[in-house]
Amino acid sequence: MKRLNAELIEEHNQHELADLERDYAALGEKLSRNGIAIEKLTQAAAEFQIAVPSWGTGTGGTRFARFPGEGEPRNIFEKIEDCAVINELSGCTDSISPHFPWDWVSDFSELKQASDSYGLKWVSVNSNTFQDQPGQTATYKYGSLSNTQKASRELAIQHNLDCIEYGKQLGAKSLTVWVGDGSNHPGQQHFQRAFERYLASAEEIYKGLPDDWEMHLEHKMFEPAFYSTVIQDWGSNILAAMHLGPKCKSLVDLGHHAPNTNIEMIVSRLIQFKKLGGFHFNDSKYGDDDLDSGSLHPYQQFLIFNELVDADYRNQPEFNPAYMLDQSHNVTDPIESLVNSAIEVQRSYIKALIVDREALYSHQDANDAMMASCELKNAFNLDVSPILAMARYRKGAAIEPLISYRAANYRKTTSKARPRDPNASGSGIV
Ligand code: PSV
Ligand code: MN
Repeated sequence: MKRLNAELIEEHNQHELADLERDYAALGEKLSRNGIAIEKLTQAAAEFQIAVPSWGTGTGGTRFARFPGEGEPRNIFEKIEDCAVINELSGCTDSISPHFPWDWVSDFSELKQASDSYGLKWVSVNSNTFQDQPGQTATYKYGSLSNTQKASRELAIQHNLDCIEYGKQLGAKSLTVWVGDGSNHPGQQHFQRAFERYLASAEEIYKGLPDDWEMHLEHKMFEPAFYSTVIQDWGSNILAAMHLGPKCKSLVDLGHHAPNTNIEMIVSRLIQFKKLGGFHFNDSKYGDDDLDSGSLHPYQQFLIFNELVDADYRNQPEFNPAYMLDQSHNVTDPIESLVNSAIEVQRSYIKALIVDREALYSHQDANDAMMASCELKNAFNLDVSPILAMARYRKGAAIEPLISYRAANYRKTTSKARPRDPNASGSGIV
């Protein structure tokens, strides 16, 4: 089943096709001079997939305000519809990462049926112990898995175990745990005792993992705690993952580091120690997920993929990271941002495939810093857009996704079926 009019996309594609074929042929000729077969890259682009975060389909907000968009989804079923649109346009987002309890439903088979009807799968299940739910018996105000109060910790553990159960019904294979636990004042929290409590709670969750599941821990250096967080950085993250066991790995959210952190090196370390669980892709200037993937630091994103492609090239054991987006869209249509972002991540991947690994290794071994850096830069500087567009075209997705999307008038038509609840909250962060 399709959400967008396939004929409209096809009509647009036919309009663009002649130009695309010319650009594709020219790029193919250029690549072949370097011994690279364009078809291999197009095949890789067609196989590349990145998950959409269910929560990213709604308009985000800041602590100051949220400005809801026209026709935005009001529940998980409507989010699935928008995820279908994103995949129909991009051809590289065939899965959804859900967040509970935001996406909770009483009948998961109904949810599975809805996603199946659009050919969408479910991947990593995210728990939420950073917010109290109505009627909750103990509070997360002072943390969840590391809370000083047993009742809060138990509630958080149980919620994560429940998330695994929901995920099992949807066919997911991993649980992503991010906690807002931390402190806002020096002295407020005993660092070691808080980490001990966190680990003891996480052990209980780990015990509940099915054999073929992984648990992914996400670190973040700030917010909602602004002095210290319990899983502050990749160091605390990998320590916890190592403590818990082989099924526990670290998840890298690009927005969760101090400015200028060398994220690609962190990725390399995690790969080396078989601890890279996955990614939340986004971009940021000041912190967190405030910008779209690749919109500000495309070279950093490319360098991360350079490590990932290298790991693949070297057949690094137990290397199978999950790719997900995690962005807050405050001023754009989330569908447009997610389509663009998925394609930008795919672009970094394809560019990293162009790097001549053996040439790079020999420059590195010869300590030829200039040629090594040019090897990377030359790949990054090449415009691979025709490859991405051709991969989309061959899958029936859109050569020019935003042009087709805008022509479809999706938000306008959808807004009629999704009248806004006048009592819905106007603020909040997502
Ligand atoms: C926290 O900032 C985070 O990156 C985590 O992944 C959460 O699950 C998500 O954003 C939604 O708040
Ligand atoms: Mn995240």
